[in-house]
Amino acid sequence: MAKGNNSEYKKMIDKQYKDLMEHCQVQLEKVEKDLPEPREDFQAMLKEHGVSRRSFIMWTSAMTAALMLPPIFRPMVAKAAENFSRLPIVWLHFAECTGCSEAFLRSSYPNVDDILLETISLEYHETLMAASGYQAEQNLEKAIHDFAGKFICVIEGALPRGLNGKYLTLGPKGKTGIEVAKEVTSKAAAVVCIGACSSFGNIQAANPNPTDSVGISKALGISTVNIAGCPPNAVNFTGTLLHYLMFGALPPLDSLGRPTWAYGKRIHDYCERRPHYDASEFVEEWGDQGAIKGWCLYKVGCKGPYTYANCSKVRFNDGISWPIMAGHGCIGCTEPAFWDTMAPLEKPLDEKTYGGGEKTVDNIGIALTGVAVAGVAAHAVATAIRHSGKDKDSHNDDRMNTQEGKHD
Ligand code: FSX
Ligand code: SF4
Ligand code: F3S
Repeated sequence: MAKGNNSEYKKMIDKQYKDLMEHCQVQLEKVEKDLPEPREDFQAMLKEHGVSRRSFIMWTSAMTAALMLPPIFRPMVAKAAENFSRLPIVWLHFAECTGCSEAFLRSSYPNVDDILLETISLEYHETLMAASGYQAEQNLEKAIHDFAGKFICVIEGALPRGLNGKYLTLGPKGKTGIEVAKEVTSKAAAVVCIGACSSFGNIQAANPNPTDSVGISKALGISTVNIAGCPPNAVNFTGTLLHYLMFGALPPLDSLGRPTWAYGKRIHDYCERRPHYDASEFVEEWGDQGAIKGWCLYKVGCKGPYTYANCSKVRFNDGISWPIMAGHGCIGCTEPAFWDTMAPLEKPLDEKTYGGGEKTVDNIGIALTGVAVAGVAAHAVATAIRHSGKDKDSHNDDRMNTQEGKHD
């Protein structure tokens, strides 16, 4: 009976993937028909950068898995990558440090994601284009006219709303950031916010926020795809655009606008130091024996228990490392208002302050805080007692009695 059900289930899943595959094939044909010719020969660029066929295949496997698709979609991911430079992009900058562009475009050893970003069809990008003043403004007007309804508007930076938006003006006519953003986003096929600033306001919006800065979605009252992080991971951006090319739609998003394939899992649950957390082995201060041994960073402020992102899986700088691997706790940079809600960055959160979660009601990471802070804090307190006490072998029994035991 159970066996019969299993095979029915398998048939249903196979059919769903087959349908999805067909949809993807039709969509990629549509891309080739409707969008401009590729600006760059992607295969030639891979060759030029010394990326072998084998490395490219490995990249397609990793990207397919990262997008949570089965391996049969690998050729589709490869095809979408070849067509990446057909997608017209208008890239706007508002209140930010430009670290996102820097992080994306300045790798010393470009991998496939970096090469994709190099091929991207940037119709307008203030940091990279040669034009300035009236000429730049004309370029922008031309791009949003020529590719109306087809281009992706990528935005870095928050929008200051104070003084009627005049804390940030752009171009020869002194338009406010809000005016430019409204004009461009109203003609875009989709708006993708790169980084914590455009997603949620970030440092510009931190207390006391004198310029009344907010993220794009809040400033304009529109839906945006939020590639959160300060800076975000290039893979989460390229993967989202590849998904758009393959399926003609944006990937599923969480309640904060973040693609669930990239931000659906908690840092704490995919952290290589997690066994040390479970064994109550904590770094107590920087440079101690625990730090040397790679123990858990919770007590020196790691906010991995409240943060959602795939950093441990995709890592940064061509997969070399990520913050926790490098020895510092996660500061929660993919969560809204992290400068305020996750501070102090090198100390655990105060259970009394955050236990109720009332300060951060619309924050997914912190929405769990009422649960997670209480649980994690209880775990840490229990550990402190144990470490100062005698009965080291009773760890597991103790843990069963903490609130955290109920959530893990
Ligand atoms: Fe913000 Fe990006 Fe942090 Fe900086 O543009 S996400 S401050 S890395 O540069 O927007
Ligand atoms: Fe990893 Fe931080 Fe969780 Fe420790 S608290 S296991 S370092 S995510
Ligand atoms: Fe940011 Fe934490 Fe990842 S600080 S980069 S979300 S590990």
